[in-house]
Amino acid sequence: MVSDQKIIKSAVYVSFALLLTMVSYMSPSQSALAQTQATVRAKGQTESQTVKPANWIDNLPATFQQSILWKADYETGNLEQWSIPTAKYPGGGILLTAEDDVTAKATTVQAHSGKYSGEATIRNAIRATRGNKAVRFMRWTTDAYDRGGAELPLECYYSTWVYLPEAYDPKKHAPWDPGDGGWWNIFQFKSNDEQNESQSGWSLNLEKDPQSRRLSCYLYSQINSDRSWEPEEAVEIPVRKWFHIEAFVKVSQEETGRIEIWLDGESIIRADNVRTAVKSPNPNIMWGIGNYTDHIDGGRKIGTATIYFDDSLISTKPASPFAARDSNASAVRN
Ligand SMILES: [Ca+2]
Repeated sequence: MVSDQKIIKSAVYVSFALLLTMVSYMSPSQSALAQTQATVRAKGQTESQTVKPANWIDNLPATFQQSILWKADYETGNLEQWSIPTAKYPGGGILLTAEDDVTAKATTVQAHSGKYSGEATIRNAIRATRGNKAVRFMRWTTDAYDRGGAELPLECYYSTWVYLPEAYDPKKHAPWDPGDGGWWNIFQFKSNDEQNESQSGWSLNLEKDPQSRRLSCYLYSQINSDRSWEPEEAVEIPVRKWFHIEAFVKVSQEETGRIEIWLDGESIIRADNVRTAVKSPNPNIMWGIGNYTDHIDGGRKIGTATIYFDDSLISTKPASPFAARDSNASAVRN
């Protein structure tokens, strides 16, 4: 009896062992099937992410989106939304000064939304002794002329998100200050003159307060008798946090123009009854953002500064209502 039970048990074990062997022979194909299903799921996820990026511009209200004339979300993985290299007359471009010392590219190091932002890095901008270093992303039409683009309207809004990884300081000190005290241009307007040469009109410059060590900003103009416009109340430009800058410009070659700046949805500087463009038979305006100076310090390395830009827009309605500090907290970072 006992031996019979042992035999039965042994038979059960043998059957179980056979079953295990069969399963182990089957498992490679099952495993392959499972892997295929996993791959399909992974591809599906990637596709859905590509189709529906966490894109700040795409999530703005439709009524505002209809007012957008041009945009750069940098999700092409390059700067071609600015330069439109396939066009014969792109109406914009990436303009560099001191090419060996500057970098202009799209990057995944930072993004306000989606995966990419635009990076503008300058190097060797030291004590005004090594010349100007500049990266400028510029537009002067809504699209390439040969794709139906038009010159920018004479009243329009220009906006971008900006990220500073370090609290840079453009201040120049005696005895090596050549007399300008230091300047750092990150946002500017130019216009073409009677000879069709572009001339500086206005720039939004950043500066660092020597006491508080905080960054602030001011408007600077070379084409008005007053040169500098400070914020009416003290403002702080954030570091290591995305902030939103918007400008409204009413183009005027006489002192009847207007320029106003918003920081994170709040109006901080307004200049009324000013010239915003140089004399030209064809009133025009060019917008640029970038990183431009001949001296920068305050970061890890003197002379080196990086700025990231994302979700840059030209629109006939203001983007600032959607960039207030409250909504800033919900900005998507992938
Ligand atoms: Ca982006």
